[in-house]
Order: sequence, then structure tokens, then C-alpha cells
Amino acid sequence: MKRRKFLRNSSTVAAGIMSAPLLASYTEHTTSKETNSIGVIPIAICTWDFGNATAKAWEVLKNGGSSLDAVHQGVMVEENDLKNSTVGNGGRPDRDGNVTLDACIMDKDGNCGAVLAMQNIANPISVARKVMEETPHVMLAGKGAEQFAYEQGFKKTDLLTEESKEAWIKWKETSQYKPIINIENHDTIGMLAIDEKGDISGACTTSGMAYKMAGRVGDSPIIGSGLFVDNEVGGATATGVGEEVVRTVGSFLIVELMRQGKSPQEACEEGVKRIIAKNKDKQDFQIGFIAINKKGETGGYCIHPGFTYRTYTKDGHINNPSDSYLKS
Ligand code: SD4
Repeated sequence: MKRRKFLRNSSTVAAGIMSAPLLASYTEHTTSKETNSIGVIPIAICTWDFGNATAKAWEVLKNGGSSLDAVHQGVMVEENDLKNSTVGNGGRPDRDGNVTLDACIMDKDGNCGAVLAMQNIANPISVARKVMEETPHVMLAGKGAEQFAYEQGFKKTDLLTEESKEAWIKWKETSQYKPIINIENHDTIGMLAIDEKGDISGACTTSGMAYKMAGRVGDSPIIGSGLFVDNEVGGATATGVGEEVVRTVGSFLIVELMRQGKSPQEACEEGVKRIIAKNKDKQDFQIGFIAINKKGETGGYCIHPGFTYRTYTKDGHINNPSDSYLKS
């Protein structure tokens, strides 16, 4: 998209006159190269086309809120969306029919909290934040996480929607575990934000791979894998087959590459290439990384075409098509 058109769209957003439904259908694209090199803060960026989530984060940022509140409230929009079958309430279950949620959050001071394979609680990101703020620990898993959530006042919620249940029953006819690339064009939400003070935070939340083994945990709640923030450098977050991200500690790697001087775009590309290097004979899976540096420059890269990421700044609310390692 030409810069002039980009600015015209942006001004509509900057004037604050876009309603939520409009945001959801806002699909104007620009190339990632155009936006990546424009460093601007405050900024919110997230994996996939979760426009309602970035809109919520932007509302927090533009009112002077912290990046921590922005990412927390932003990703919660998706956790609460019952139509989203990959995050929070309404997420696809494991192979036994249980919805188990993973989430983590990290702030400007390197504080972090995570919950792993937690059932019956609709907002794992809020529990992860409580783990960070109210306990001496970083991760709580399974029953312990659930028990902690109740102690903190969270309500027990049945997370398996009728639609998810029907899909699971149908899946049981074959019981084949085969993650689908770019499932429904949206997936785990990882979000990074920089507030007006220049402080960076991140959050990541997911129901994990559909029909996974009971107890399976991916990269999303693992600090350094699904998410990493260093307020001196930047942040990164991931979506896709978590096992592959964990093997290269993907998000930490990307932040370290930025520390060594790479741009967010270059760092994401290197992150994907490290995964490709470990999978010479197998490329039938998707990974998408996004990153941001201290200046507010952004980057995104993936294995297969189809991954996009949202950015929201004073200059616009954009769904950026990510460049990919494989071209078709
Ligand atoms: C996981 N990374 O559990 C998550 C799921 C995901 O695209 O992002 N799928 O491995």
C-alpha cells in the first residue's frame, strides 16, 4: 500500500472514530517492510488479525496506561471471545475433551508469571499476572494453578462450548493429531506493547494445540520460548507448533539477536531459520514470530505464507502480512 493511502486510513483511526465492529473488519494492508522501519511509540502489536485485542490495548496506551495493563487487557479480549477456538473460553480441548489453558505475562522489570494446563478458569492471563504479583513463583501448573485462581476469587467456568464439543466428538472418529497450518487464520495471541514512558511488556495466551495429549504444554506459557521481554532491548512472542519454538528458545533468541544489533525483522527471520535448520526434512508446520525494539520498530516472520500481525499506533491500525521463509 502506498504511504499516502496508509496515512489516510491512519487518520480515521487516530481521530478515534472507528467502532469495534469496524475494527474487526478493518483489513487494509500495508507491506510489513513499510511499517517495520517506522519506529513509533506508544505501540501495541500482536500475532494474527486480532484487531479487537490491539484496539483494546491501544485504548489503554492512548490514555496513558502502562504497557502491562495494555497487553493484559488486550489479550483478554480474545480469551473472552467464545468464537475464538484457539484462546481462552471456547478453546479446543485436548484429546480427552478437557480445555487446558496456557498463558504468561512479563513486565518492564523482568517480572513474570505463568499458568500451564489450567482448567475451568476463563482468563488465564489474569491468573498469570496474579502469579507474578502475588506469589514468590513464576509458574503454576494444572490443579495448583486452578486452586490458586479460586483463592484469588476467580470463578469456575465450563470452557468447553457446544461447538468445541461437537468438533471434538467428530475428531474422535479418526483421532489423528495433525496440527493444521494457519488454522482459521488466527491462533495463539502473543502481544507486545510499549507505553508512552517507553516501557515494554508482553503477554501470551492460548488453549494450545487442539487435541493434544493430556498434560501437554507448548511454548506459549514458557518465558523465553513463547514470550520474552527485556526493557533495555525489546520483546518477542510466537505462535505455531510450540515444541519447535521451545527447542530453540525462540523469543529469548530473538531478543538477544536484537541486543546484538539486529532489527526486529532481521531477528525474527533468524529465529525462523534456526527452526528450519533443525527440521531439514520436515517443514509441514507453521511458526510465526513478531518482535519489537525499544524504538518501536517492529518485525514479523513465519515459515508458511498466511501469518499476519496487527500493529496499533497513532499512525494507524494495520494488519501486516508477514513475509515467510517458504513462498507458497
Ligand atoms: C502451542 N504455540 O501450544 C501454541 C499454539 C499455537 O498455532 O500457537 N498454535 O504450541
